[in-house]
Amino acid sequence: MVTEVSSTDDVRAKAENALARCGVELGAFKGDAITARTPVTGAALFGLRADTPADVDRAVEAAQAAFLDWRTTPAPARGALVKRFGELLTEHKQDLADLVTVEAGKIRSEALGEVQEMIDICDFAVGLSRQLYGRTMPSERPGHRLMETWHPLGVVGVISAFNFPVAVWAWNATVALVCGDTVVWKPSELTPLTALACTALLDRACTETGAPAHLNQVVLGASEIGERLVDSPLVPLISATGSTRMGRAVGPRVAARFGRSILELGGNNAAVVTPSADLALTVNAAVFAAAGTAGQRCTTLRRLIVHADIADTVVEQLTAAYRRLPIGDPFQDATLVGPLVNEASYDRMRASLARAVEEGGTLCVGGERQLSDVAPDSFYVRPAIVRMPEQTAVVREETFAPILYVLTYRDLGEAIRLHNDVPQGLSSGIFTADQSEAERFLAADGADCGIVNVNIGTSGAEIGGAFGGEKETGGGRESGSDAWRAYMRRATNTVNYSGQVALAQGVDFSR
Ligand code: UN1
Repeated sequence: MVTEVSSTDDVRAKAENALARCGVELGAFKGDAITARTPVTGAALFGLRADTPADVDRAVEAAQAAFLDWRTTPAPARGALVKRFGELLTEHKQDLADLVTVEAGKIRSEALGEVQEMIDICDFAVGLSRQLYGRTMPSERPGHRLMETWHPLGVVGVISAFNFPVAVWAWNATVALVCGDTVVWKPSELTPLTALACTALLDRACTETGAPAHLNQVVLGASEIGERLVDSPLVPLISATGSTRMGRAVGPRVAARFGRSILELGGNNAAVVTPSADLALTVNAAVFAAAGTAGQRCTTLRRLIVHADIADTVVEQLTAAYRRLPIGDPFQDATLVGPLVNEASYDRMRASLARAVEEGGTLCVGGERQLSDVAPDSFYVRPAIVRMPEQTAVVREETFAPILYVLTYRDLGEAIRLHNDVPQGLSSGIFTADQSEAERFLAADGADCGIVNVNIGTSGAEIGGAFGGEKETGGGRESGSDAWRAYMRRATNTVNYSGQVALAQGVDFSR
C-alpha cells in the first residue's frame, strides 16, 4: 500500500533540477500567465509567462525562415541532427521522465517508457532519413520516365495533449525534421515544463550538429495560441492530438484554408474476450490497458466485451486485481496507479459513474478517492469496473478516466457489432486462442479501428507501426510505417528524353 505522497517542495526541487540539467533557464520563462502544477500533490509549482498571438506569428516566421535553409539540407544530414537528439534524450532519460511524472503524474516505469518511445522514434527517423523513397512507374510513352519525388512541406504545427506530453510531439517532430520540415509546438497548458526541456535539448542538438536555429519553436499558452497556429497560412500541416471536441474545431479551420491536418482524437477502445482466451493473460493485459496511466491514454481500454459463459469469472478476477492495485505517489516504485491530472477529470469520472449506474450498470469496484487526507488537492482514485446490461449512452462516450465497462455477448458477430457501435475508432483487441476468431476480428468486416490487436490490450503500441484511428478519432496517422508521407509534398515527374512530343492517352494534336 502506498500511504504517503511527496511534498510539493520535493516535487518542485525535482522539476528544477531536471530542467537545469536539460539546459532550461527557468528564470527566462517565469511570469504569471500560466501556472505549472503537479497532479502529484495538486499544488502550483511555478508561474510562467505565456506567448501572445503575435509571438505565435513570430515563431511561425522564424520556423519558415529556418525551413528555407533546412529543406535543401540532404535528408541523411537532417538525420544526423535527430541522431544527436536521440543521444541527448538517452543521456537525459531520467530527467525527462521526472518531468513527465511531475506534470502528468505518470508512474516511474511509464514515464521512462514515454521517454523511451521518444528515443525509439529518433532511431526510426534516422533510418527513415535514408529511405524517403519515391516510386518509378512505367510510362505509357516511349522515351519517357515517370516517377514521384517527395519534398519537404514547410512548417508543421504540433498541438499535443497532457497525457503524452513528450512522446507524441517527438513522433511528429523527429519525422517532420528528417522530412525537411520545421516545427512550431503548442504543448498542453498542463505540461509546459516537459516542452521546455525537450526544446532545450533539441536546440542543443541543433547547435552541436550545425543545424539552423529555430527548427523547433515552442509556444506556450491557452487555446488562442493554438487557434493562431491553426489559422496560420504559413503552416501547411497541423498535427493535433486531443479530444474529439478540439478536433471538430481544428479540422474545419485547417481545411477552410486548404491546409492539411493529422488528427488523433478520442478513443473508446474495446477488447473482446472469447471463451478460448487464456484468462490469466487476458486479465493481466486488461488491467494494464484499463488502469495503467490512471485510464488517461487515448488508447486506454474502456470496454470489455466478454462471452457470457466466462463473464462472471473474468469480472471476479479483474475486480480482485483492481482491489490490489497500489495507488499513490507516482514517484514511488511500488505505485502502479498515479493521480488523475486534475479535479475536473475526477468530476467527470464521478459524473460518468453516476450516469452508468442510472443507465442500469453495477459498480463492481473503484471510483473512490484515495489519499485525500495526505494530499487534499490531488485526485488519486481507485480505477472502476462497471458491469453494463447494454451499451448505453455513457458507454459510447469517452470519459478520460479509469472506468472499464464490461458488456457480454453470445455470438462473435454480436461482439463485433457492439465493438464497432461507438463513434470513435482508435484501438481494439481480441483475446482468443481460436485462430478463426482472431481472423474474423482482423478482417474487413471485423474491428473498425486504426489499431487492431490479438491477445494484446489496446494501449502501449510500438512506434514502428502507424498510429491513429478512424471515425471520430480523426483519421490521422503518426509515428512509424509510412506515416512520414503526410509530412511531405509529393511531386509526380514525367521526363521526356525522346526528343519528340508524344501525348498521353494517344491524343493527337499535330497539324
Ligand atoms: C496517446 O495516448 O495519445 O499506444 C498516445 C500507446 C502509446 C501512445 C499513446 N504508445 O498507448
